[in-house]
Amino acid sequence: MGFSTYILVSLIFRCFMQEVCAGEEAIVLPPFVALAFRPRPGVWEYVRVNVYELSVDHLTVAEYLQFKEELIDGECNDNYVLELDFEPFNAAFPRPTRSSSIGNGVQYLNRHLSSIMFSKKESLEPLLDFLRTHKHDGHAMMLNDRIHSILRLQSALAKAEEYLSKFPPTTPYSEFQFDLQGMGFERGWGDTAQRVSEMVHLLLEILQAPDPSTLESFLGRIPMVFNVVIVSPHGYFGQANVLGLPDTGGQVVYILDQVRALENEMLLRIQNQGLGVIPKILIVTRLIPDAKGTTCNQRLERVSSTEHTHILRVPFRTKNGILRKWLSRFDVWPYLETFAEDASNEIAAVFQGVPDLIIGNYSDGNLVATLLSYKLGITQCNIAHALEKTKHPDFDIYWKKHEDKYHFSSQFTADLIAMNNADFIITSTYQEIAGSKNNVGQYESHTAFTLPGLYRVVHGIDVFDPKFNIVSPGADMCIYFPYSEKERRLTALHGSIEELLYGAEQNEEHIGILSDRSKRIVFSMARLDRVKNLTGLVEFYAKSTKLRELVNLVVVGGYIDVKNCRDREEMAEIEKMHGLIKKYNLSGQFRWIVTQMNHARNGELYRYVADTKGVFVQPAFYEAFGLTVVEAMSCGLPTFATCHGGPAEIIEHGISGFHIDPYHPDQVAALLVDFFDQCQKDPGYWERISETGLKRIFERYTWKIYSERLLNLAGVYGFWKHVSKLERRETRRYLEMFYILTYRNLVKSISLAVDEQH
Ligand code: UDP
Ligand code: LCN
Repeated sequence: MGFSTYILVSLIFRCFMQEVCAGEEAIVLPPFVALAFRPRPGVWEYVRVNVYELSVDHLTVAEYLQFKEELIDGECNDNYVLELDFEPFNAAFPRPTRSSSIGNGVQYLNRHLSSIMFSKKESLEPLLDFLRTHKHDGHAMMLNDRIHSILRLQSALAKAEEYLSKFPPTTPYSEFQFDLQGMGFERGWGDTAQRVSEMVHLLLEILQAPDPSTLESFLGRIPMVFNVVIVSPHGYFGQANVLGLPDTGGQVVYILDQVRALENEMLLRIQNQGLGVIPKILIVTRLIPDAKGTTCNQRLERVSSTEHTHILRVPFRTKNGILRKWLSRFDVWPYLETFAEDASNEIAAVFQGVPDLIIGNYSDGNLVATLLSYKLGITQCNIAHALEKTKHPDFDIYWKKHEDKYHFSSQFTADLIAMNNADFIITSTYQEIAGSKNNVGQYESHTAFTLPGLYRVVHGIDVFDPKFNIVSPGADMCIYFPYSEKERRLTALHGSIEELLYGAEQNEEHIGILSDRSKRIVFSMARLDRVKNLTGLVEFYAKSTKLRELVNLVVVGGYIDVKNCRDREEMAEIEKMHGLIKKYNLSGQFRWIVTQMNHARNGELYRYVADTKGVFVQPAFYEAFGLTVVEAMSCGLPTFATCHGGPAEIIEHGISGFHIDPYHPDQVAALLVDFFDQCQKDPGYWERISETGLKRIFERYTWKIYSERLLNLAGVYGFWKHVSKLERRETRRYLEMFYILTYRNLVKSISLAVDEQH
């Protein structure tokens, strides 16, 4: 059998036996079958098989997409389709080829930068230029006019090294400031003789033989980030009473924790740099006049537990005036350009200058960050949280069918623009970028796709691009700390937690009773979205006699009374939950509690469940990251979480917790029964899983690690932006055209919201 025939036969076999793996796609239009293969994460190949002639053709991505478009009647006969191709802009820039290198962009970029610097002496010029021109508030930060050449820099550094060696390490900067300035060095080198020496030493090393890690340490220590803008327009963005409101979930928790950690790290760095600058962070979000009992109608609000961080709210404005009501994240597109313009003026007024770093969140925030970064020339970082495209796999090809409800043509266009404009992108996990062996990554799904009749994306984003970096969030350790830290426990809250878990059978806050208080608790908490699958958890618990015998089930999420809910999807879940309680007669074993917004008490609730030697279960059909997983593990609660998405990476199965597949509920129930049996046989088993879970968190998922890494990245990519100005101009021009000619037209078709008359 020839090779092609072999491939053909096996392909057809796999295709027709429906064995095409997740992440692979087959399109059948007789006599052809076109297949998209993914030999490994981030790499795609396309073939077309003629099943009558038994022949195989390799297809280009454009040919494959064109073939796919034939699924949509009448869209395939246009020879002149707008094809988007971002590949040529980056063609000259080397990039990693191994899938395992994806998500470690900064390391690769440093390697590239240091090898260019090593190749010839002139290649060090951009570094010199950067150090000479780098300013904050009009003041030079690193070098003054005395140093105008590499040679001069080298000799000044050698002199400074020698000079500083005479001082005790802790000598404050003020004692040698004037001498150093005389040698050409400005304030940003450090607050003590030791820190300045370390910086001087790092730069000498770089000038002599640049290597990636020295370069990263040096760039990460240059004072570059003082004013940060974090954009998150949609939803209700507030510090209290917002979780559980539509479109408002983990992203808000993430940003509030992020800014606290970032402010601390910035203060520490500024102090170590010997500067008296006060850092400022602004979270820029939407001002909602009809704020429904939240603070979302306040223009400026300080973030609690911070000194220099505020939420700045800017309303959505059109020529009809200010929009008063909340708006779904799917409908925000027509407002964003004016929002960015207004926000830019307000930011300038608060900072009295330009920010140094702008971080976008979710598709809308990333688009606004793009517009601001474009206008102000500042370093842009993107965070997706969740990309809608992966959640709705067929909504690209059938986009027109869903356009009225979701406006995904605008959202996917915004995503492409923002991804390609960003200087760097941070993701919470590897799989968010490039998936796993069997699952396509969220960013990967933007590599090639088609919106028939609108445009065809042949190279949208390359997951091998060194702009991708994995920087995982954590949980607030003041709230989510181990159950075993007895002296920190919030025992004063135990009365209200017990009332929540075991109090009266039914009131507005909870339903169901746990009649045997000696049982362990299986706990879950999430928004009551279909994708979170809380009802799936209740159903498999209900069906497992053994599980019901062994443990109680407690679920926190949503409303209990459907009359209080305005979200169609949640309403269906509420009805389903009530149906399950009745159908399986869960009374005595199951407690359902409404959304809980008190974080301190939630932290203690996880620990209370740990006291019962219970577990946390996260049963989502798909979870982009999963903050609750990190929260539960941070409290030492053994965690069982979905294998679809981020939790598959947070947890190492059988070591620091367990993976569960919500599509196989019987297996999940059996795994839980096994776990509890094992705990009974081996009294140390529960503690071991709890401890390895905690170890995993401390090693990888803390806000301290996050903020250190984020600021290092801001340094390296800020420097890279400075030295690669010209190369990026071509991409920017292309994006500008795409924005003006496509995005602006698309958003015109979205009707503007109208406020109800009071
Ligand atoms: N949360 C909460 N009360 C609830 C449900 C959720 O405080 O009733 C919090 C939860 O502790 C976590 C966040 O909301 O911090 C949810 O984030 P996650 O990443 O798990 O999911 P998302 O809602 O972003 O999809
Ligand atoms: C959005 C999600 O869907 C969650 O999985 C994440 O944990 C959250 O954002 C924070 O990034």
